[in-house]
Amino acid sequence: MTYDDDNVFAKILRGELPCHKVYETERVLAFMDIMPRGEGHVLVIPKAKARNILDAEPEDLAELAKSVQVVARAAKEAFAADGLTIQQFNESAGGQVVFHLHVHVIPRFEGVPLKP
Ligand code: DGP
Repeated sequence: MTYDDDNVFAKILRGELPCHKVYETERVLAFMDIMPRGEGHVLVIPKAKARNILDAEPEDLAELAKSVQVVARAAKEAFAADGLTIQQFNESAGGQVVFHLHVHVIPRFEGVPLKP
């Protein structure tokens, strides 16, 4: 499948849409999810054009994984969470809605379910 330059995360990366940025490297951007499934829900994305994990370059995946760990540690600390849910969806059948590779980092609290 091809990369759609009009997806919302591409627009965020180009500065055409605002975001609440929480972390950034040369290759990666992390920002708050606009429809959080829990308190402190962050999205971590590569800056490179990758539709999902299937067509990402290894260097971007490596940086993404490292950044997910940095963001996960920070979110757990900042929100005093008991745990974390980390999710990543690929294609519509896999639950993907925005077609730019992203990883969900969601702080979790004992007894508190994720919002649908
Ligand atoms: P999914 O593709 O199913 O992994 O989910 C996409 C996520 O992106 C969903 O949790 C909502 C979030 N989202 C959609 N549009 C925007 C936006 O414009 N800004 C931000 N910050 N998040 C968005």
